[in-house]
Amino acid sequence: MKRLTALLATCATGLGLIALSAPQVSAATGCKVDYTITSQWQGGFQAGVKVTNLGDPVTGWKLTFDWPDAGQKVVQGWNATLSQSGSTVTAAPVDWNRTLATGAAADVGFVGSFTGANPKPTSFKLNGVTCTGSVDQSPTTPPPTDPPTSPPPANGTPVGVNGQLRVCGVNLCNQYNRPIQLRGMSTHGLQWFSKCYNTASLDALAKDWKADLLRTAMYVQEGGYETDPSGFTSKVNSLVDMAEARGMYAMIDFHTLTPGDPTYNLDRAKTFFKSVATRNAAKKNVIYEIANEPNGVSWATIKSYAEQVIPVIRAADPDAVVIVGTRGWSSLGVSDGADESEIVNNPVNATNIMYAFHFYAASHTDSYRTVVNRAATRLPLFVTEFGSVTYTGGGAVDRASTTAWLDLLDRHKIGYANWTYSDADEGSAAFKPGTCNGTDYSSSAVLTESGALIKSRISTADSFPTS
Ligand code: IDC
Repeated sequence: MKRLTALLATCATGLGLIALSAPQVSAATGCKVDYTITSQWQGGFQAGVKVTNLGDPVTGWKLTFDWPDAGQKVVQGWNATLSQSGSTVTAAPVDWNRTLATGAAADVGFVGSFTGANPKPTSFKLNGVTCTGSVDQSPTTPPPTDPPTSPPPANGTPVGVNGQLRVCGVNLCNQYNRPIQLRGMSTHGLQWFSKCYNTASLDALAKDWKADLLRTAMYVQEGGYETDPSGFTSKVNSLVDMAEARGMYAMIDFHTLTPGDPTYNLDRAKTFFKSVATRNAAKKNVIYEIANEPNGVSWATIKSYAEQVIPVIRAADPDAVVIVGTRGWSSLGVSDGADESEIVNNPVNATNIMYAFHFYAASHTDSYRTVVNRAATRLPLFVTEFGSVTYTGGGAVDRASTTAWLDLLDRHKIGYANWTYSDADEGSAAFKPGTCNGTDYSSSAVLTESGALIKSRISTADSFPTS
């Protein structure tokens, strides 16, 4: 591959200036910038900017550079706040890279767009001082080998209306920057219930249930991903396409459960998410859920896992929302006697993320609702899984508790996915056993009590704001 490497200006300046008339000591300054394009496509690209401080330590810094072409724009950045004025781009630090020791580097990333050519940026400066360094314009990542095949989502569908999502404060926002709530269903374990996910069942989910969301529960153990990584990765990708074709969001759930320590699956998570995020980067309908239900581990361990997996996703798919599981089976720590404060006080160092909360209505009642009602004002939450029954997945439907929960989630516009869109022989399943052997997913005759209740909630009209 042809590599275009150019050395930028070579004047790292040691400014130890002392003015004789007014004695003062200025900090030594200097910097190095390595600018790399990691991938490029028609009219757009992703770039990494590594800025190394070669001078004295700085707290609070400003990196600037210039685009040679008027059509070049920064679209969205991470690990810094990026803005553009005319042809000059400015990057300001975020909390955790505000201070740069001597020799320390900040890795800033962004997605950019261009109209004509995409010439190299110039004049990199840190706090006004010109940096040395290199600009590499040849993409390091080859284009996806398995390009998306399904047509874009139709107008009027949840993805057609809302487009690319992002986290805004404690909410999930649509392309108009307005808060929305997504309501949908979770698959059962793909290793057991794949037969339930086909053209007829997904048509029913989109058209009859009017669901906004399909969560794909890819177990890692229990006969899941670890037994056939490429097979389960393909299965997830095809469900992403099937959801997209019907205008539904797809939540890719890395369904860790036993063992509960997500770091046990860290390498598998990195491999899996690198693959699905690269393959699905151009899609607007994908949300990543990186660990279903951490249990028996501290929040610090979960946070560390998240901070290792999220950069892998961001490198491939920079603008997607990522959801982080929480302590005590994604109970925000409540099932371990803690609460959301441990997250508020020590959040994951990443932007555009939400935190998972799970409940089973017959097991988790008022005390859990009290915490969620409060946590909803402090953290972006997504109920990526809940059941209308007990936490075993079985037992009777608790209608009163389920209704109280869904009313609470509606009030806060918290998205949710119900366990499960399957015909498992357990109270949480939406369909009666044997349904997935047939072709009818639409009549009321195939629904369980839980299925009928949840369908009645999900199928009410969405009122997504469009301006
Ligand atoms: C349950 C299934 C059950 C399966 C079991 C295997 O309903 O058929 O035998 O997993 O581990 C969760 C988990 C989810 C559980 C569900 C119900 O995320 O995997 O599914 N549950 O127990 N957390 C709380 C409840």
